[in-house]
Amino acid sequence: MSVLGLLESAKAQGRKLLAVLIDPDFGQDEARLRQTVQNACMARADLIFVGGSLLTSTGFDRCVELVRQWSDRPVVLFPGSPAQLSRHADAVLFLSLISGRNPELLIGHHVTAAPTVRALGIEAIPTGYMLVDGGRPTTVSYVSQTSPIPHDKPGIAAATALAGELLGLRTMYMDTGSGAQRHVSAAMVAAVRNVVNTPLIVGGGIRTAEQAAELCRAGADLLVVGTAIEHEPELVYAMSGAVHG
Ligand code: 1GP
Repeated sequence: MSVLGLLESAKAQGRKLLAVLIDPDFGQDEARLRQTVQNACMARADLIFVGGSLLTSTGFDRCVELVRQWSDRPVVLFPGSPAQLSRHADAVLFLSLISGRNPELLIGHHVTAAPTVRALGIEAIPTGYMLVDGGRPTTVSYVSQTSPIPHDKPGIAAATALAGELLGLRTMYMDTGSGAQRHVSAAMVAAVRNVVNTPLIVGGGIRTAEQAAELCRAGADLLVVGTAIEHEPELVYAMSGAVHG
């Protein structure tokens, strides 16, 4: 089954999913990378995401190759740039940054990346990426040079997601950015859930199992957790329990 098929069928069945996000710079420390991937698989996380808005090392492809080797879960790229593509992945989130007004991130990078995606033969998942204010500037807000959607404006998020769905995007990803102080509010998730039928991905600043459970109840279909699990590897078990419970 395709990764998009997995997201859609889980949503149809009301089954919530967890993705563990791996920062490719992490590949510098192979033992730690291996432990993180194996933990994620043992904890029954559903997907492994690999990507970051800024890479400071050169081992991206090697990192994805290692994740693929150690994981029995689908490996999905969450690319910060067209350079973050790899034949070792099952799918790539083909992201359009619809909360921003930076043409490069709405269509420019896609033109650069499309021939490579086709040549690699990996599944591309058309994704409306919405950056939401999470309390302080994050790498993604700085690198993308876009203003996030204000945290307390669920109506803007809902209208943005609806526009993305009408344009044909197949999933929506609401993100406050890696290491954000605050995650997207449950009220905003519920407002977006109310207007779109696509699977809803939520990430950024999710630190506890309680927060994960609340966001799932509000309507998120797939939660993405990176930083908190990087800092506390055993947390993946509680997160998985909260999402699947
Ligand atoms: C960031 O949604 C991801 O784009 C995950 O964020 O690292 O804060 O969990 P964290």
